[in-house]
This record gives sequence, C-alpha cells and structure tokens, in this order.
Amino acid sequence: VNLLEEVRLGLRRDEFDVYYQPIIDLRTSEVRGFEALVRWQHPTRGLLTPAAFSAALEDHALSAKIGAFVLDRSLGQLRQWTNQSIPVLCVNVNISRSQLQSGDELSRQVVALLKKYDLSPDRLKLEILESAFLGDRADAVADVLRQLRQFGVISALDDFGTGYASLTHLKTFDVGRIKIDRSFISGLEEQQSNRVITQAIIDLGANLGMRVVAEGVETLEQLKVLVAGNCDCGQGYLFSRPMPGGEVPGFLARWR
Ligand code: G
Ligand code: G
Ligand code: NA
Repeated sequence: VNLLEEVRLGLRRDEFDVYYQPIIDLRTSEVRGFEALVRWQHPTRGLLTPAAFSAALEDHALSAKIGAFVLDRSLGQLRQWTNQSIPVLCVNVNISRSQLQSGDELSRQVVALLKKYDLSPDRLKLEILESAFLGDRADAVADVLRQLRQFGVISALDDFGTGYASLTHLKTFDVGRIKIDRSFISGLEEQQSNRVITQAIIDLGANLGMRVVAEGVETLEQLKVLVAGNCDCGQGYLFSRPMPGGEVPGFLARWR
C-alpha cells in the first residue's frame, strides 16, 4: 500500500490524534496555551510525527483533510476542557501551505468550528510557516490572514528567522506573533551570534507590538537568557514534551 492510501485508511480508522505542548509566559510562569501537534498512531510503526508523513502529503487534498481534522479535534478538546473548568486559554493550530492557499475555505472552516464549539475567536491561534507564503498566491493568503485577524483570530509566524525574506513577511502579512526558530535557541548558551539574533528578534517583536515565543527551550541556561532578554513566552522540553489531551489536566494541576 502506498503512503497516501495508508493515510486515507488511517483517518477513516481514527488512528490520528492531536498532542498538546504548553506555551509558558516567561514573566508569570503561567501556561498561556497549548500548541496542537498532529500524531498518527500507526498500527505497525507506532506513534508517528508529521516528519514521517507530511512531505508525502504536501499540496495533496489529504493534507487539507488532516488540517481540518486537527482544527476540529483541538477545538472540540478545548470546548471539553472548558466545560470541565480545566483552565486552558487557547490552542495554537499549525496551518499548512495548502490550507492557507485554499482561499476562503480556511476562514469559513475556522468561523464554522468556533461557532460549533461556542468558542470566542481569541481561543484559537494559527501558526504559519514562512514557506506557506511562497508561491503565486501571496495576495490571496494575505487576504485570508487579514480576514481572520479582523474576525479576532491571531496568527503567528512560525520558525521565524529561517525563511526567505522573514522581515518582508512581517510587513506583508497580518501576523500578531513571532515564534523564534529553535535553531537560534539551541545555541543560546555558547554562541554569541545566536544570542544577538535572538535578542534582535525579541526587540523587533516588542517594537512591533507582537508577542514573541521562543521555541525549543531545553535548558535552564537558555531560559535565563530569554528571561533576562525580556522574551514573552517559551515552549520546549524544559517545560514539557507534547502530551496526549488526556494528560493536560494533570499537567496543569502539577504546574500550579
Ligand atoms: O512535534 P513535531 O514533530 O510534531 O512537529 C513537526 C513539525 O510538524 C512542526 O514543524 C510542526 O509545526 C508541524 N506540525 C505538527 N502538527 C501539525 C499539523 O497539525 N498541521 C501542520 N500543517 N503541521 C503540523
Ligand atoms: O514550531 P514547530 O511547530 O516547528 O515546533 C514543534 C516541533 O518542535 C515538534 O516537532 C515538537 O515535538 C518539537 N519540539 C518541541 N519542543 C522541543 C524542544 O525543546 N526541543 C526539540 N528539539 N524539539 C522540540
Ligand atoms: Na508550529
């Protein structure tokens, strides 16, 4: 069986799941929200991350199906947590290039799901890779992000600093947040250059009124540098690995 056929089957058999990784406010230590990360509980190969299947799906209709699944599952989860008084403020959902380039389809989906689960638009953030902006549909993509922003859904520019023309994207697209790519964070202790670049991104975000999230925080030393540099939020193994939705209430109880 080829991978596409397997994914199609996997979706039908409910083998896909969403894991959640907390995003921490570095000033108050509070949990600001969770990033939703798709996983595939493969019948023979075990738990798969997108690295194992997303390349094969890029720009294929199935990728839109998985995207729609993740949005529905994570917003449904947020509704359930809210009903149980589990204090999760928002979920960050990754949006693929094909979802973004589908035009109004994405905003229609988002609006419909927020209504379905009776959630206000600020409970959802979208994470967008710079590579999603490439191609000849940049104007349409900019329109969709503007529409969503006007509706109240904020987007974050993901893996910031690694893409082509990062600064142009900040100007052209209506994003309210920046996530500093973990390649800059991982060398924060030893490498002067990473420290300078990270601080420049933090300051840039602050001056533009954007919240800045550092990705891939793994050590206390990195955390200290980020706190001293006045970075808004952090995410990474130091705080927690991505976990199944069922473990989130326990995590929050221990965190406080
Ligand atoms: O934990 P991790 O291996 O899940 O994530 C690997 C990459 O896949 C990350 O860059 C992440 O942004 C991306 N990713 C994770 N979940 C999703 C998803 O639901 N949709 C899309 N488009 N990308 C995702
Ligand atoms: O921003 P992006 O969606 O690319 O980030 C999510 C990916 O990063 C997922 O694959 C997640 O499992 C991974 N990740 C999260 N925290 C850490 C970390 O502290 N270190 C490393 N190496 N990867 C991380
Ligand atoms: Na992301």
